[in-house]
Order: sequence, then structure tokens, then C-alpha cells
Amino acid sequence: MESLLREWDGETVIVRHDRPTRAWIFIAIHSTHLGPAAGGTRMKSYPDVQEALQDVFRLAAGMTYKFAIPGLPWGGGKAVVAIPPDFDPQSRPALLRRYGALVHQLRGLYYTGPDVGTSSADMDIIAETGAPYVFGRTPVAGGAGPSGPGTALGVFTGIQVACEHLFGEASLKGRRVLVQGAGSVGETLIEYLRSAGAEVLFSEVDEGTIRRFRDELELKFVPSEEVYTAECDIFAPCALGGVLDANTIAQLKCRIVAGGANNQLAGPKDAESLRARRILYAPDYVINVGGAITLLGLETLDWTQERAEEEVAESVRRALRQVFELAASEGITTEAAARRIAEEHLS
Ligand code: PPY
Repeated sequence: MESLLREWDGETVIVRHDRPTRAWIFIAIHSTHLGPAAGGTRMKSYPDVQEALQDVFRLAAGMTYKFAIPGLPWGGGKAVVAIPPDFDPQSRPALLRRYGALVHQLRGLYYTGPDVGTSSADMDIIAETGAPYVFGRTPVAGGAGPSGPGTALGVFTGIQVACEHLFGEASLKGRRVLVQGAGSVGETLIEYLRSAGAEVLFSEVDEGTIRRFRDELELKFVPSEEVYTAECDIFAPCALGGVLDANTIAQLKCRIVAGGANNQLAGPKDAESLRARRILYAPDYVINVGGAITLLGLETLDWTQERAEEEVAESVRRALRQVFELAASEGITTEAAARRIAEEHLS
């Protein structure tokens, strides 16, 4: 724990142990250089507290880069609510309200929203005590709803730009795309891909979701143990982070990796391994910014849904093209190119 805190390059971390539920709450403020910190709240169980802290640190840093690339006036932050494995769902609303009160106490240092394990309905509850520092409430409660569809549009645009760069055309007609995780982002991404004429494969762990996509939409299901060896043009990780490591990269049979999950690379060396294998990687934080743009635009800039969609597609297109061009001209990885652009905007 001590070394994690010492080595983190962020600004501040707020720690709360919630005694009634034995949950740990971490709010990591990575950078407020460009504006107040914003980022979703992740709620799940972790094998140990250190992993929860490590996750919130990496996620918050990702938000800093995510906002810096398109030059949005927001800083990087994220929260993790690490619940014990025997967490009683009945204690959830009260925990969310105590968490909202903590967000409120920070008086705008950190704005929150949905992430893995939290929904718009949860944002409504958090906002009972945490307003006005909560994005992504349900439309009925006055919010912009979930961030998944906006994220999916950005990822879809990123996939088109990657195809244009590698194959010379943005069209997805007949391209084989494997979507890992048919959750809030993956589900909408699959719709976009199907409408564009792609051949969609999916992998998923939830039985009900598997049935829905395999049996009702007749999509090809890829079991977890085959997800890294399946042949496809594009692999789109839309579940959890850390899926690209030395082991999985060596097995990949795709030409492009472009997905919505945060922190897809297990470590910095993995960007090099992808490049060595001539797999084009669209850096996660460059193309998964659509949820943030949508929520912030709809809730703070009075955008219409149509405007939000235009802004997402346009900013992802512009940023990813710039990343690919810089990577090619400098002979560096796309990850290094993205980092360089973000750091320029931060300095
Ligand atoms: C993400 O893009 O990972 C987010 O956390 C989205 C977001 C952005 C701003 C407020 C809340 C959530």
C-alpha cells in the first residue's frame, strides 16, 4: 500500500472505510491541470485492497489522458467502491448515499458518473446526497442516462478509422469483428457493427446475455478460452482491463485491436509487442472518450443528442488519425504517440 501511494504520480487520493458494509471507497484525483476531475465510479469486489487502489490509480490517470487528447477542460479522476465478496445487495442504496455525501464534501474537486458495476439508477441514488457533482443520472431524474451508448459510438468510429488506416477503406462491410463483452458498451457497439455490415462474433460470461445474442440475434459465440486465438480482422475488448499481455498478444490472430475497455494493456511493454506483431492498436483512452463527451456535453453544455453524437465521432476521428500519423512518422507505438499528444496538451 505504502509503495503504491509513493509511486503514484497523481495529485490526491481520498480513502474511506465504510464500516457498515466493510467496503473501501477510494477517490483518486490524478490531475486537475485542465479542470475539475471527472470520471466514473467502479463498484466491484477485488481480491485485496491493494488491487482496488491500483485499479483506481490507473483508471484516474486514464481519465487525465482521455480528456487531454481532445483538449476538454476536465481533469482525471475515478472512484472505486470495493465491496466485500459477501456484500448484501440490500445495503447498496445506503452505501451509495454515504458515498454521495463524500463526493459532495469535496465540493467539486471530483465529479462522478457511471462505470463498471454502477448504473444510471445508482447515479440517481448517489445524487440524493452528492448533487450537483453526479453525471449520468436517469433521464427521468434529469440526467443524460448511461454512458455506454456514447462510448460505443466513439469505439465504432475508432474501428472505422483503424480500417481506413490499415486497409485503405473505412467500410466495415464483410469485416469480422470479435467483441469481448456484450455489456453496456459492447451491446451498442454490436448494433453499430451489424448495421455497417460487419460479421460480428462475441464473447461474454453472463449466461442470459449469451442466450440473447447467440439465440435471438444469431451471432457467433466465442467461449472465453478461445477469445485470444479466434481469427478476426478486429478484436474489440469491451469488458475489463489488462487483457493484452505477453501471453495473449502472442496468440492473437487479428489485424486491429480497438475496443472500449479502460486500461487494455497489462503494462507499457505490451504496446511494443503489438507493434512487433504488426497489429494496429487504437489506444483505449483515445477511442473510449465518447461516454464522457456525451455526458458532459448533454449535462453541462446543453447539447442535443444529435450534437453529442457528431462531437463524439468528430473528436475520435480527428484524434485517432493524428495518433496513427504521429506513430508512423516517428516510428513509435500508437500508445506512445497518444501519450505524447496528451502530454503536450497537459503542459
Ligand atoms: C470513462 O470514460 O471512463 C468515464 O468514467 C466516463 C465519465 C466521464 C465523466 C464523468 C463521469 C463518467
